[in-house]
Amino acid sequence: MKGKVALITGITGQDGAYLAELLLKKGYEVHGIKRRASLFNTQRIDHLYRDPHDIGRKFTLHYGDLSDSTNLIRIIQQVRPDEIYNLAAQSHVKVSFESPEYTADVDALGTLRLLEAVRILGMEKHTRFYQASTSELYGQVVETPQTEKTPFYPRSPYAVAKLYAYWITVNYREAYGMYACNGILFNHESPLRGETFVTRKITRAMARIKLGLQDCLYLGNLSALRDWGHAKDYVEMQWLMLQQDAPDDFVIATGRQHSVRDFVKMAAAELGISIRFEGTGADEKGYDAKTGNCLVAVDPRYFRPTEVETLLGDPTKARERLGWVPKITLEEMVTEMVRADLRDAERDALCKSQGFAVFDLNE
Ligand code: NDP
Ligand code: GDR
Repeated sequence: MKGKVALITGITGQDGAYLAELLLKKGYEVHGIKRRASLFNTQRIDHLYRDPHDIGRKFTLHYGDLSDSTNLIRIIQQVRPDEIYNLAAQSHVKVSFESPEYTADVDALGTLRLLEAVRILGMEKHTRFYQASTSELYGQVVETPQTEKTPFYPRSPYAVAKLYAYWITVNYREAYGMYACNGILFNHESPLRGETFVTRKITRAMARIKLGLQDCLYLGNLSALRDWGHAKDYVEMQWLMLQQDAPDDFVIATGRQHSVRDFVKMAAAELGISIRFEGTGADEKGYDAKTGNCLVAVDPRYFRPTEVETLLGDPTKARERLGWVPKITLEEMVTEMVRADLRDAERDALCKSQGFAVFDLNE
Protein backbone atom coordinates (compact mmCIF):
# COMPACT_ATOMS: atom_id res chain seq x y z
CA MET A 1 0.00 0.00 0.00
CA LYS A 2 1.25 3.49 -0.85
CA GLY A 3 2.25 5.47 2.24
CA LYS A 4 0.89 8.90 3.00
CA VAL A 5 2.38 12.00 1.41
CA ALA A 6 3.18 15.04 3.57
CA LEU A 7 4.22 18.54 2.57
CA ILE A 8 6.07 20.56 5.23
CA THR A 9 6.61 24.29 4.87
CA GLY A 10 9.46 25.54 7.08
CA ILE A 11 11.19 22.16 6.83
CA THR A 12 14.60 23.77 7.32
CA GLY A 13 13.59 25.15 10.74
CA GLN A 14 13.69 23.52 14.17
CA ASP A 15 10.24 21.91 14.07
CA GLY A 16 10.45 21.08 10.37
CA ALA A 17 13.58 19.01 10.95
CA TYR A 18 12.09 17.00 13.83
CA LEU A 19 8.76 16.55 12.05
CA ALA A 20 10.39 15.37 8.80
CA GLU A 21 12.36 12.79 10.77
CA LEU A 22 9.22 11.59 12.57
CA LEU A 23 7.14 11.28 9.38
CA LEU A 24 9.90 9.43 7.52
CA LYS A 25 10.07 6.96 10.42
CA LYS A 26 6.31 6.45 10.05
CA GLY A 27 6.76 5.58 6.38
CA TYR A 28 5.56 8.86 4.87
CA GLU A 29 6.82 10.30 1.61
CA VAL A 30 8.01 13.72 2.81
CA HIS A 31 8.19 16.87 0.69
CA GLY A 32 9.49 20.14 2.03
CA ILE A 33 9.65 23.73 0.85
CA LYS A 34 12.98 25.48 1.25
CA ARG A 35 13.89 29.03 0.41
CA ARG A 36 16.60 29.90 -2.03
CA ALA A 37 19.52 31.40 -0.09
CA SER A 38 23.03 32.43 -1.08
CA LEU A 39 24.43 29.94 1.44
CA PHE A 40 23.23 26.42 2.26
CA ASN A 41 20.34 26.59 4.74
CA THR A 42 19.61 22.88 5.15
CA GLN A 43 21.99 22.02 8.03
CA ARG A 44 19.16 20.75 10.23
CA ILE A 45 17.96 18.25 7.62
CA ASP A 46 21.15 17.32 5.79
CA HIS A 47 21.14 13.87 7.44
CA LEU A 48 17.78 13.16 5.75
CA TYR A 49 18.89 14.28 2.29
CA ARG A 50 18.81 11.77 -0.56
CA ASP A 51 20.29 12.35 -3.98
CA PRO A 52 17.52 13.37 -6.45
CA HIS A 53 18.69 10.53 -8.71
CA ASP A 54 18.00 7.88 -6.03
CA ILE A 55 15.05 5.81 -7.16
CA GLY A 56 12.45 5.27 -4.44
CA ARG A 57 13.68 8.11 -2.27
CA LYS A 58 11.09 9.41 0.16
CA PHE A 59 12.47 12.85 0.90
CA THR A 60 12.22 15.70 -1.61
CA LEU A 61 12.87 19.42 -1.29
CA HIS A 62 11.24 22.07 -3.49
CA TYR A 63 12.31 25.67 -3.79
CA GLY A 64 9.55 27.99 -2.69
CA ASP A 65 8.35 30.83 -0.55
CA LEU A 66 5.13 31.55 1.31
CA SER A 67 4.99 34.95 -0.36
CA ASP A 68 4.54 33.36 -3.81
CA SER A 69 1.15 31.78 -4.42
CA THR A 70 2.01 30.62 -7.95
CA ASN A 71 4.83 28.59 -6.50
CA LEU A 72 2.64 27.13 -3.74
CA ILE A 73 -0.12 26.12 -6.16
CA ARG A 74 2.42 24.42 -8.44
CA ILE A 75 4.09 22.48 -5.61
CA ILE A 76 0.77 21.30 -4.13
CA GLN A 77 -0.48 20.31 -7.59
CA GLN A 78 2.70 18.30 -8.17
CA VAL A 79 2.94 16.69 -4.70
CA ARG A 80 -0.80 16.18 -4.03
CA PRO A 81 -0.20 15.90 -0.28
CA ASP A 82 -2.48 14.03 2.12
CA GLU A 83 -1.26 16.35 4.87
CA ILE A 84 0.20 19.85 4.86
CA TYR A 85 2.09 21.11 7.90
CA ASN A 86 2.42 24.89 7.70
CA LEU A 87 5.44 25.59 9.89
CA ALA A 88 7.05 28.32 7.76
CA ALA A 89 7.10 31.76 9.33
CA GLN A 90 9.18 34.77 10.21
CA SER A 91 9.12 33.36 13.72
CA HIS A 92 11.13 35.87 15.78
CA VAL A 93 8.91 38.13 17.88
CA LYS A 94 11.46 40.95 18.29
CA VAL A 95 12.33 40.92 14.57
CA SER A 96 8.63 41.29 13.75
CA PHE A 97 8.71 44.82 15.21
CA GLU A 98 11.47 45.62 12.72
CA SER A 99 9.88 43.85 9.71
CA PRO A 100 6.14 44.04 10.43
CA GLU A 101 4.92 44.06 6.83
CA TYR A 102 7.08 41.12 5.79
CA THR A 103 5.98 39.22 8.89
CA ALA A 104 2.31 39.84 8.02
CA ASP A 105 2.86 38.82 4.41
CA VAL A 106 4.48 35.49 5.28
CA ASP A 107 2.84 34.54 8.58
CA ALA A 108 -0.70 35.76 7.87
CA LEU A 109 -1.16 35.87 4.09
CA GLY A 110 1.18 32.93 3.56
CA THR A 111 -1.30 30.77 5.46
CA LEU A 112 -4.17 32.08 3.34
CA ARG A 113 -2.19 31.37 0.16
CA LEU A 114 -1.70 27.74 1.17
CA LEU A 115 -5.33 27.19 2.14
CA GLU A 116 -6.53 28.85 -1.03
CA ALA A 117 -4.11 26.80 -3.14
CA VAL A 118 -5.66 23.63 -1.70
CA ARG A 119 -9.13 24.95 -2.56
CA ILE A 120 -8.22 26.15 -6.06
CA LEU A 121 -6.88 22.66 -6.79
CA GLY A 122 -10.13 21.10 -5.54
CA MET A 123 -8.28 19.22 -2.79
CA GLU A 124 -10.14 20.68 0.20
CA LYS A 125 -11.84 17.36 0.98
CA HIS A 126 -8.61 15.40 0.56
CA THR A 127 -5.75 17.37 2.13
CA ARG A 128 -5.50 17.80 5.89
CA PHE A 129 -3.96 21.05 7.12
CA TYR A 130 -1.97 21.85 10.27
CA GLN A 131 -1.36 25.50 11.22
CA ALA A 132 1.50 26.38 13.57
CA SER A 133 -0.35 28.68 15.93
CA THR A 134 1.24 30.04 19.06
CA SER A 135 0.89 30.97 22.71
CA GLU A 136 1.90 34.48 21.60
CA LEU A 137 -1.78 34.86 20.61
CA TYR A 138 -2.55 35.23 24.34
CA GLY A 139 0.01 38.05 24.69
CA GLN A 140 -1.31 40.23 27.49
CA VAL A 141 -2.90 37.31 29.31
CA VAL A 142 -6.39 37.68 30.71
CA GLU A 143 -6.47 34.29 32.45
CA THR A 144 -3.92 31.80 33.82
CA PRO A 145 -3.32 29.08 32.81
CA GLN A 146 -4.30 29.58 29.18
CA THR A 147 -6.66 27.09 27.52
CA GLU A 148 -8.28 26.79 24.07
CA LYS A 149 -11.03 29.09 25.39
CA THR A 150 -8.83 31.90 26.76
CA PRO A 151 -9.36 35.14 24.78
CA PHE A 152 -6.48 36.32 22.59
CA TYR A 153 -4.65 39.65 23.06
CA PRO A 154 -1.64 39.69 20.69
CA ARG A 155 1.27 41.97 21.60
CA SER A 156 3.52 42.02 18.52
CA PRO A 157 3.27 42.20 14.72
CA TYR A 158 4.20 38.49 14.78
CA ALA A 159 1.33 37.61 17.10
CA VAL A 160 -1.15 39.76 15.17
CA ALA A 161 -0.15 38.02 11.93
CA LYS A 162 -0.52 34.63 13.61
CA LEU A 163 -3.96 35.70 14.85
CA TYR A 164 -5.06 36.14 11.24
CA ALA A 165 -3.58 32.74 10.37
CA TYR A 166 -5.41 31.14 13.30
CA TRP A 167 -8.79 32.51 12.25
CA ILE A 168 -8.39 31.91 8.51
CA THR A 169 -7.66 28.27 9.35
CA VAL A 170 -10.85 28.09 11.44
CA ASN A 171 -12.76 29.84 8.66
CA TYR A 172 -11.66 27.42 5.93
CA ARG A 173 -12.65 24.55 8.22
CA GLU A 174 -16.13 26.01 8.74
CA ALA A 175 -16.70 27.44 5.25
CA TYR A 176 -15.37 24.60 3.10
CA GLY A 177 -15.42 21.60 5.44
CA MET A 178 -11.62 21.33 5.34
CA TYR A 179 -9.83 19.19 7.89
CA ALA A 180 -7.81 22.13 9.23
CA CYS A 181 -6.40 22.43 12.77
CA ASN A 182 -4.53 24.93 14.90
CA GLY A 183 -1.89 23.69 17.30
CA ILE A 184 -1.54 26.48 19.87
CA LEU A 185 2.00 25.62 20.85
CA PHE A 186 3.80 27.15 23.79
CA ASN A 187 7.57 27.72 23.53
CA HIS A 188 9.50 24.61 22.59
CA GLU A 189 13.23 24.32 22.34
CA SER A 190 16.02 21.85 21.53
CA PRO A 191 19.63 21.78 20.38
CA LEU A 192 18.20 22.70 16.93
CA ARG A 193 16.64 25.93 18.24
CA GLY A 194 17.71 29.10 16.38
CA GLU A 195 20.64 30.79 18.14
CA THR A 196 18.79 34.09 18.71
CA PHE A 197 15.91 32.66 20.76
CA VAL A 198 16.60 33.11 24.44
CA THR A 199 17.12 29.49 25.55
CA ARG A 200 19.62 28.66 22.83
CA LYS A 201 21.30 32.04 23.23
CA ILE A 202 21.82 31.19 26.90
CA THR A 203 23.06 27.60 26.48
CA ARG A 204 25.38 28.62 23.66
CA ALA A 205 26.81 31.57 25.58
CA MET A 206 27.26 29.59 28.80
CA ALA A 207 29.19 26.88 26.95
CA ARG A 208 31.43 29.52 25.36
CA ILE A 209 31.96 31.32 28.66
CA LYS A 210 32.94 28.00 30.22
CA LEU A 211 35.68 27.55 27.60
CA GLY A 212 36.86 31.18 27.72
CA LEU A 213 35.55 32.04 24.25
CA GLN A 214 33.17 34.71 25.53
CA ASP A 215 33.18 36.98 28.58
CA CYS A 216 29.65 38.21 28.86
CA LEU A 217 26.06 37.26 28.05
CA TYR A 218 23.78 40.21 27.26
CA LEU A 219 20.07 39.59 27.68
CA GLY A 220 16.81 41.57 27.79
CA ASN A 221 13.93 40.92 30.18
CA LEU A 222 15.16 38.33 32.68
CA SER A 223 11.80 38.21 34.47
CA ALA A 224 9.74 36.99 31.49
CA LEU A 225 7.98 33.74 32.36
CA ARG A 226 7.57 30.96 29.83
CA ASP A 227 6.22 27.40 29.61
CA TRP A 228 9.09 25.62 27.86
CA GLY A 229 8.81 22.13 26.34
CA HIS A 230 10.92 20.02 23.96
CA ALA A 231 10.36 20.34 20.18
CA LYS A 232 10.60 16.56 19.72
CA ASP A 233 7.54 16.05 21.95
CA TYR A 234 5.64 18.85 20.26
CA VAL A 235 6.02 17.67 16.65
CA GLU A 236 4.51 14.34 17.65
CA MET A 237 1.44 16.27 18.66
CA GLN A 238 1.35 18.08 15.30
CA TRP A 239 1.09 14.71 13.57
CA LEU A 240 -1.46 13.38 16.07
CA MET A 241 -3.76 16.32 15.46
CA LEU A 242 -4.11 15.34 11.80
CA GLN A 243 -4.95 11.69 12.59
CA GLN A 244 -8.30 12.28 14.36
CA ASP A 245 -11.87 11.71 13.13
CA ALA A 246 -12.63 15.43 13.18
CA PRO A 247 -10.44 18.54 13.10
CA ASP A 248 -10.00 20.63 16.24
CA ASP A 249 -7.65 23.13 17.90
CA PHE A 250 -5.39 22.19 20.82
CA VAL A 251 -3.13 23.89 23.36
CA ILE A 252 0.23 22.14 23.60
CA ALA A 253 2.21 22.99 26.72
CA THR A 254 3.84 21.43 29.78
CA GLY A 255 1.86 23.29 32.46
CA ARG A 256 5.11 24.39 34.13
CA GLN A 257 6.51 27.91 34.14
CA HIS A 258 10.01 29.34 34.66
CA SER A 259 11.66 32.74 34.21
CA VAL A 260 14.49 33.55 31.81
CA ARG A 261 16.59 34.11 34.94
CA ASP A 262 15.80 30.53 36.09
CA PHE A 263 16.87 29.20 32.71
CA VAL A 264 20.22 31.02 32.98
CA LYS A 265 20.77 29.49 36.42
CA MET A 266 19.92 25.99 35.20
CA ALA A 267 22.32 26.22 32.26
CA ALA A 268 25.07 27.66 34.48
CA ALA A 269 24.56 24.91 37.06
CA GLU A 270 24.83 22.25 34.36
CA LEU A 271 28.29 23.60 33.49
CA GLY A 272 29.36 24.31 37.06
CA ILE A 273 29.64 28.03 36.35
CA SER A 274 29.01 30.38 39.27
CA ILE A 275 26.82 33.31 38.45
CA ARG A 276 25.62 36.33 40.36
CA PHE A 277 22.73 38.66 39.60
CA GLU A 278 22.61 42.19 40.99
CA GLY A 279 19.68 44.61 41.03
CA THR A 280 16.36 44.08 39.32
CA GLY A 281 14.72 44.75 35.95
CA ALA A 282 16.54 47.13 33.63
CA ASP A 283 19.32 47.76 36.20
CA GLU A 284 20.05 44.10 36.63
CA LYS A 285 23.64 43.03 36.32
CA GLY A 286 25.21 39.88 37.54
CA TYR A 287 28.92 39.39 37.32
CA ASP A 288 32.30 39.50 38.73
CA ALA A 289 34.73 38.56 36.03
CA LYS A 290 37.71 38.95 38.39
CA THR A 291 36.46 36.32 40.80
CA GLY A 292 35.59 34.02 37.93
CA ASN A 293 31.85 34.57 38.19
CA CYS A 294 30.05 34.66 34.89
CA LEU A 295 28.94 38.06 33.58
CA VAL A 296 25.26 38.33 32.71
CA ALA A 297 24.25 41.87 31.83
CA VAL A 298 20.94 43.35 30.78
CA ASP A 299 21.01 45.28 27.53
CA PRO A 300 17.79 47.22 26.80
CA ARG A 301 18.28 46.62 23.06
CA TYR A 302 16.74 43.19 23.69
CA PHE A 303 13.60 44.65 25.27
CA ARG A 304 10.46 44.56 23.12
CA PRO A 305 8.21 47.61 22.59
CA THR A 306 5.38 45.52 24.05
CA GLU A 307 6.41 42.45 26.04
CA VAL A 308 4.62 39.21 26.81
CA GLU A 309 5.47 38.89 30.50
CA THR A 310 3.93 35.56 31.36
CA LEU A 311 2.67 32.44 29.57
CA LEU A 312 1.50 29.18 31.10
CA GLY A 313 -0.47 26.60 29.13
CA ASP A 314 -3.08 24.09 30.24
CA PRO A 315 -2.71 20.99 28.01
CA THR A 316 -5.67 19.11 29.57
CA LYS A 317 -7.63 18.86 26.30
CA ALA A 318 -4.66 17.38 24.42
CA ARG A 319 -4.07 14.90 27.24
CA GLU A 320 -7.70 13.81 27.52
CA ARG A 321 -8.65 13.72 23.82
CA LEU A 322 -5.36 12.70 22.22
CA GLY A 323 -3.57 10.95 25.06
CA TRP A 324 -0.64 13.33 24.64
CA VAL A 325 1.81 13.99 27.47
CA PRO A 326 5.26 15.52 27.08
CA LYS A 327 8.04 13.00 27.76
CA ILE A 328 11.12 15.22 28.08
CA THR A 329 11.44 17.43 31.17
CA LEU A 330 12.86 20.94 31.17
CA GLU A 331 15.83 19.72 33.21
CA GLU A 332 16.61 16.99 30.65
CA MET A 333 16.25 19.47 27.82
CA VAL A 334 18.64 21.99 29.40
CA THR A 335 21.20 19.22 29.85
CA GLU A 336 20.83 18.14 26.21
CA MET A 337 21.11 21.71 24.89
CA VAL A 338 24.10 22.61 27.06
CA ARG A 339 25.98 19.45 26.08
CA ALA A 340 25.37 20.04 22.37
CA ASP A 341 26.56 23.63 22.65
CA LEU A 342 29.58 22.57 24.66
CA ARG A 343 30.60 20.23 21.81
CA ASP A 344 30.35 23.15 19.35
CA ALA A 345 32.30 25.41 21.70
CA GLU A 346 35.04 22.79 22.06
CA ARG A 347 35.41 22.73 18.28
CA ASP A 348 35.65 26.55 18.24
CA ALA A 349 38.15 26.51 21.10
CA LEU A 350 40.31 24.09 19.11
CA CYS A 351 40.14 26.36 16.04
CA LYS A 352 41.09 29.35 18.18
CA SER A 353 44.03 27.52 19.73
CA GLN A 354 45.27 26.78 16.19
CA GLY A 355 45.09 30.47 15.23
CA PHE A 356 41.75 30.53 13.35
CA ALA A 357 39.25 33.34 14.03
CA VAL A 358 36.06 32.52 15.96
CA PHE A 359 33.22 34.99 16.34
CA ASP A 360 31.10 36.11 19.24
CA LEU A 361 27.33 36.14 18.76
CA ASN A 362 25.43 38.83 20.59
CA GLU A 363 22.12 39.01 18.74
P1 NDP B 1 12.12 28.42 12.84
O1 NDP B 1 12.33 29.88 12.83
O2 NDP B 1 13.20 27.52 13.34
O3 NDP B 1 11.77 27.93 11.33
C1 NDP B 1 10.99 28.72 10.49
C2 NDP B 1 10.99 28.08 9.12
O4 NDP B 1 10.22 28.89 8.22
C3 NDP B 1 12.38 27.95 8.47
O5 NDP B 1 12.42 26.76 7.72
C4 NDP B 1 12.42 29.15 7.54
O6 NDP B 1 13.30 29.01 6.47
C5 NDP B 1 10.99 29.14 7.05
N1 NDP B 1 10.56 30.41 6.43
C6 NDP B 1 10.68 31.65 6.94
N2 NDP B 1 10.18 32.55 6.07
C7 NDP B 1 9.72 31.85 5.00
C8 NDP B 1 9.11 32.21 3.77
N3 NDP B 1 8.88 33.48 3.44
N4 NDP B 1 8.77 31.23 2.90
C9 NDP B 1 9.04 29.93 3.19
N5 NDP B 1 9.64 29.52 4.32
C10 NDP B 1 9.97 30.48 5.23
O7 NDP B 1 10.76 28.15 13.63
P2 NDP B 1 10.33 26.88 14.52
O8 NDP B 1 10.70 25.65 13.81
O9 NDP B 1 10.74 27.12 15.90
O10 NDP B 1 8.73 27.07 14.51
C11 NDP B 1 7.92 26.47 13.49
C12 NDP B 1 6.61 27.22 13.42
O11 NDP B 1 5.94 27.15 14.67
C13 NDP B 1 6.71 28.71 13.10
O12 NDP B 1 5.60 29.05 12.30
C14 NDP B 1 6.62 29.38 14.45
O13 NDP B 1 6.10 30.69 14.31
C15 NDP B 1 5.65 28.45 15.16
N6 NDP B 1 5.78 28.35 16.59
C16 NDP B 1 6.98 28.05 17.16
C17 NDP B 1 7.11 27.87 18.51
C18 NDP B 1 8.40 27.55 19.16
O14 NDP B 1 8.50 27.72 20.39
N7 NDP B 1 9.39 27.07 18.43
C19 NDP B 1 5.91 27.99 19.39
C20 NDP B 1 4.68 28.27 18.67
C21 NDP B 1 4.64 28.44 17.34
P3 NDP B 1 14.90 29.36 6.63
O15 NDP B 1 15.50 28.15 7.28
O16 NDP B 1 15.32 29.56 5.23
O17 NDP B 1 14.99 30.59 7.47
P1 GDR C 1 9.33 34.16 22.27
O1 GDR C 1 10.78 33.49 22.42
O2 GDR C 1 9.39 35.61 22.05
O3 GDR C 1 8.54 33.67 23.45
O4 GDR C 1 8.80 33.50 20.92
P2 GDR C 1 12.21 34.12 22.76
O5 GDR C 1 13.06 32.99 23.15
O6 GDR C 1 12.68 35.03 21.68
O7 GDR C 1 11.88 35.05 24.04
C1 GDR C 1 11.36 34.50 25.24
C2 GDR C 1 11.39 35.56 26.32
O8 GDR C 1 12.75 35.84 26.68
C3 GDR C 1 12.93 37.24 26.75
N1 GDR C 1 14.33 37.58 26.52
C4 GDR C 1 15.00 37.44 25.36
N2 GDR C 1 14.62 36.93 24.17
C5 GDR C 1 15.55 36.88 23.18
N3 GDR C 1 15.21 36.34 21.98
N4 GDR C 1 16.81 37.36 23.34
C6 GDR C 1 17.23 37.91 24.53
O9 GDR C 1 18.37 38.33 24.66
C7 GDR C 1 16.29 37.93 25.60
N5 GDR C 1 16.34 38.35 26.89
C8 GDR C 1 15.16 38.13 27.44
C9 GDR C 1 11.97 37.80 25.70
O10 GDR C 1 11.73 39.18 25.94
C10 GDR C 1 10.77 36.91 25.90
O11 GDR C 1 9.96 37.39 26.93
C11 GDR C 1 9.05 32.13 20.64
C12 GDR C 1 9.12 31.97 19.11
O12 GDR C 1 9.52 30.65 18.83
C13 GDR C 1 7.77 32.23 18.48
O13 GDR C 1 7.84 31.90 17.09
C14 GDR C 1 6.72 31.36 19.16
O14 GDR C 1 5.46 31.63 18.61
C15 GDR C 1 6.72 31.61 20.65
O15 GDR C 1 8.01 31.33 21.17
C16 GDR C 1 5.72 30.72 21.38
